Amino acid sequence: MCSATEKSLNPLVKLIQKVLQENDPSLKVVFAVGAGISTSAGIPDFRSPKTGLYHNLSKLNLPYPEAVFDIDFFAKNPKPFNLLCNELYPGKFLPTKFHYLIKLFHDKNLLKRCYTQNIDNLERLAGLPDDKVVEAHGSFVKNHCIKCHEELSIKEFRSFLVKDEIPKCSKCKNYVKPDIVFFGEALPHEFFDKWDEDLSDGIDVCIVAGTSLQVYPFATLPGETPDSTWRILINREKCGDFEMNSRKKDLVLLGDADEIASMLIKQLGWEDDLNKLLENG
Ligand code: CNA
Repeated sequence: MCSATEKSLNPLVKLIQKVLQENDPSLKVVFAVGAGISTSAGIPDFRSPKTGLYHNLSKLNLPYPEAVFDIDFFAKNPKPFNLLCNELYPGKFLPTKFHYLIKLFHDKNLLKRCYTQNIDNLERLAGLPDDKVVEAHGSFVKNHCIKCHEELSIKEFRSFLVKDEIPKCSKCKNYVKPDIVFFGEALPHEFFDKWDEDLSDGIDVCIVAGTSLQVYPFATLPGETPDSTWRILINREKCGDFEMNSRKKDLVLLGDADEIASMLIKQLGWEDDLNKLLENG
C-alpha cells in the first residue's frame, strides 16, 4: 500500500499512455465511485468522522443514522429525509476535478462505464452521456408515491420542498420520495444488467474512488472483476476488497480524490483538456 505520489501513479499512467500512443481503443476502464468524489463540491459524505452526514444527523433525533434512508422509517417519519433532500437537491453543486477526470477518460475513448452510488447528478453535469452513467442508488430525476407509485413531476415535488412541506401523492395522499434507493429497496435493474454486460465484455481497469465500500451490493463490484483486471483504489482510506482480498494487480492510492486526479491529469498531459472542460462547464 502507498500514499499517492506522482511515482505511485506510474503503473496506471504507463498503461494509459501505451494504449493512447498505440491508438488502441480497446482498453476498457470502469469507474466505481461514491460520496468521497463529491465532498470537495460541498456535499458531505456519510461516514467521514466529524464532517460526514451521519455525524451531523444527531440534531434530527434519529434512532440510528441510517434511519434517514430507511423506507420503513420514512413511511412513519419523512421529515428528516426531507430536510436532507432540501440540502442535497441537485442544482446547488458543481462537479469536482475528479468528475472531470472521468469525463476526460470518456473523451479519450477509454471509459466503458461509470457506476456511481451518488445521487447528486454531478457525473452527468460534468458531461457524461446517459449510456456511460449507472446510478446504482437511483437519482432525483423522478419521484413516486411510496404506496400507489403514482409519479409526481419534479416541478410539483419542488413546490412542496420550497414551502418546507412533505411532498404528497395527488391520488392517495401518501408520501412521495425521489427514486433514490433506500435501505430495504431494490437497486435498479440497469445496475445488474450493465454490470453483467461489462463483465462479460471484459474490464481492463477498475478505478474505485471515494467510497468506504460498505454498502452492498455495490461493494461487491471490485471483487467480481477477474484477476487480470487492474484495480485502482483512490480514497482517503483502504477499504473493502482492497483490504480483505488484495491482489497482485491492485494499486492503492491514498489521499484526496481531487489531488490524485490533478496528479494523474498532469502526468497524462491532459491539463489543457481539463481547462477546456472547466471553461465550458
Ligand atoms: P461513505 O460511506 O461516506 O464513504 C466515503 C468514503 O470517501 C470514505 O472512505 C472517505 O474516507 C472517502 N473520502 C471522503 N472525502 C474524500 C476525498 N476528498 N478524497 C478521497 N476520499 C474521500 O460513502 P459511500 O459512497 O461509500 O456510501 C454509499 C452511500 C453514500 C450511497 O448510498 C450514497 O447515496 C450516499 N451518499 C451520496 C452522496 C452524494 O450523492 N454526493 C452524499 C452522501 C452520501
